[in-house]
Amino acid sequence: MSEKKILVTRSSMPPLEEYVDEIRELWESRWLTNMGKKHNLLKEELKKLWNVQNVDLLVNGHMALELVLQAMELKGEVITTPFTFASTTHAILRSGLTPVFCDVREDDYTLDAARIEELITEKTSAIMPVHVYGNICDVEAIEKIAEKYKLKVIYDAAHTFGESYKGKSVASYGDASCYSFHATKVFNTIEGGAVICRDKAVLDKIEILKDFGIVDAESVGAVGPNGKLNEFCAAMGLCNLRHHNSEIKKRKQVVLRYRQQLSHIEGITLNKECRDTISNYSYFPILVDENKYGMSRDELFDRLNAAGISARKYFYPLTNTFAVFEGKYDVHETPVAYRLSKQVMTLPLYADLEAGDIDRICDIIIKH
Ligand code: T4K
Repeated sequence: MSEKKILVTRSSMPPLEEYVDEIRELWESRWLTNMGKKHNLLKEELKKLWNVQNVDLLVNGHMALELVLQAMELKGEVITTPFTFASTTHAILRSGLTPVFCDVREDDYTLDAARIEELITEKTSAIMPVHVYGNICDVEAIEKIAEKYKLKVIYDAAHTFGESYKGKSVASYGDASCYSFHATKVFNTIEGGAVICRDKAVLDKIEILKDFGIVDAESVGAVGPNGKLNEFCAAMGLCNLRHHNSEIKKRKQVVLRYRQQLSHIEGITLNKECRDTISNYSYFPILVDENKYGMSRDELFDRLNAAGISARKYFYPLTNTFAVFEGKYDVHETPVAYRLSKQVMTLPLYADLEAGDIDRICDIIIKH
């Protein structure tokens, strides 16, 4: 095979010199981690960007999910989606809570708010929806249910950097929102994440928890992990923040080119364009309906792969079908999510994906 390999994504990076300039002072200060200058600066920049007050930075997005659950001292059951990355479900389980899987909506793959109430029991303490692919959940309906039953809402907002909904940054919805700044995300700090909390007291607890629960040099007030974002990662964030708008603009052009070519193919459904949302174009999922398209998702996936194009089956398998949970959950309780997971794949998407490469991918999908 001679054609160049195209991966599902490619990290956004600043010019090398810009990063070198940013980290130069670390050689002078020798302050490399533990809430240093870069960490604190990035936190302030993000507060401004999101127009929210209570923000903390963490070593990754998964840690944000776990620590918010721990800081809220939740017990019992958490209603969530299985149509997500392993992290969402694992965070619930690793916090000693029980995930209760709710089905998702056909058109944007987010938690189906109309199905939440029937899953609420006296053990339910929270809802953890995911703005999957950057598609914003039905935040109004979810909030109403949460208020009625006095439940916490913690959004897994890993895919939403740079997005706003109804004029407000996505970070401002729910009791908490958790971001991922992983290398594969629209905005990255290599590894990293952030949590935004409505209640300052929860944030204060997270700040202590993320440093082993250390309150000060002679007092340890909680049992926490090491969840700190180091200075090299924060410096990468400071650099990438200067470029994220132009990265998103370039991603938009990629998505428009895909849409132009793939919008009218029998059996291929593209991600819905969400209303009232400023999108970050983070993923480009397509659904393949074998009966109408004449080829299954897996066959198309293999065909792309044979041509050097590495699409991904995000999010297959559903988390409630993971081998590690065998016999524990009934996938037929989330039939929409189950069907979607067998039809979905995400096509390569990154700022510098070349027009010729997009056309090559589309050609394979069109001429099947
Ligand atoms: N919640 C949700 C809904 C999430 O999607 C995620 C993470 C989390 C929570 C947890 O956040 P973090 O704790 O990770 O901050 C990737 C990412 O590792 C993961 O962050 C992400 N979701 C998930 C959807 O995708 P993999 O196992 O598919 O990654 P990998 O190594 O196969 O990389 C995919 C492609 O990205 C590669 O083919 C090439 C490119 N790549 C990868 C790396 C590591 C780069 O260009 N640069 C890189 O450094 O999980």
